[in-house]
Amino acid sequence: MKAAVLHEVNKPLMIEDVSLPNPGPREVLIRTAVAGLCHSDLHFMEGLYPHPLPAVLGHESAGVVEQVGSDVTYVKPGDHVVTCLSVFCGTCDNCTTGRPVLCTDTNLSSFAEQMLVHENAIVKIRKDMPLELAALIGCGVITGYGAVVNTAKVAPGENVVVIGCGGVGMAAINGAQIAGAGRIIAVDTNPAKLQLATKLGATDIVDPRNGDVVQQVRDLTNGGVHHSFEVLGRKETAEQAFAMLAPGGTATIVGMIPFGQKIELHGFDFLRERKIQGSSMGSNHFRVDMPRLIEFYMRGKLHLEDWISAKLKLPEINEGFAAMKAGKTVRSVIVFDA
Ligand code: PAD
Ligand code: ZN
Repeated sequence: MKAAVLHEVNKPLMIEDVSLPNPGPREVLIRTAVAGLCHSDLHFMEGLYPHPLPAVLGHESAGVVEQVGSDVTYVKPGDHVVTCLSVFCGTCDNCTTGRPVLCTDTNLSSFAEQMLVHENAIVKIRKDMPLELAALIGCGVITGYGAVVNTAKVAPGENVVVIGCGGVGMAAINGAQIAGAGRIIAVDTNPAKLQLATKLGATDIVDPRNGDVVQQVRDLTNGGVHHSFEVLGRKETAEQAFAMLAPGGTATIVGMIPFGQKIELHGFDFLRERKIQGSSMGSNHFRVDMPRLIEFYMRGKLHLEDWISAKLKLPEINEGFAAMKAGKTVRSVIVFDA
């Protein structure tokens, strides 16, 4: 089967033949239908995060079960599934205290025609859900939505700022609308993204090119927000996210800040109970959250069609990442041949 392989950082992915073993007792072989391109993949391709090479990246995908290991009871061949990086063991302290997202640190390899995964890395979904939209839920949507709903637990009426409106940021905006947030302020340097953000639920938009972002947000909210979400992965925007909080507000850092990079905060701000926290994959419980997100889509509350900027074939994957780097796309997806 064909896969896009990363051999060296800052070099194009190479399309190569790769073979997989038969599924082990608890493994599932999946025919990949669709894989989304996430900025996290690009961070690894650019060497901003250390990663053993060669590697097949990609972690936002949906597909059809082809074969299951001898002990698998959760799925059978023909089932439609979404993958999730947050594979859970079900027995460690984190899993048994309700935080399965903090279980083992794993990888997926979705830029490939087939994937061999542990059964606890997938969720079964209804068959009338289009696979190309379901794939988006596997990372971008669960991460942005979950940051708002699971990690920050935004309450109805609270004000929210989302800095960086790519695939993940758009999901945070849509999630804030579903959660009943009050003001939802979208921050992005790309006017097209800001326009789409408005369609997904943003009540206000802020373009950093029109002046100091923190001041613009303060002016809009009478002094600061309850919740800010950094969905970009940069020092300066993480600092902005904290600086724009009202007393008691919480900044949630979703973006992957380059490994080793430190951020600086104004210590005095903690006296007024401002908080800052990380969010991993939207603090998901994906076997519950993902089917619920699909129901939101089916009821017209989650606007998944609007995320897809381009549908590519596997050999076009490098062009997809170039477009992401240029900030042009919300999500590009690889559609595999059936
Ligand atoms: P993306 O590249 O699709 O979106 C980034 C957006 O930021 C684009 O719309 C840009 O126009 C915009 N932008 C650029 N500069 C600025 C600026 N100065 N101010 C405001 N906006 C700006 O990325 P993505 O949505 O795929 O991913 C976003 C981050 O989330 C990235 O760092 C990724 O690695 C991280 C991520 N984290 C997790 C997690 O579990 N924490 C999961 C998935 C992705
Ligand atoms: Zn991702």
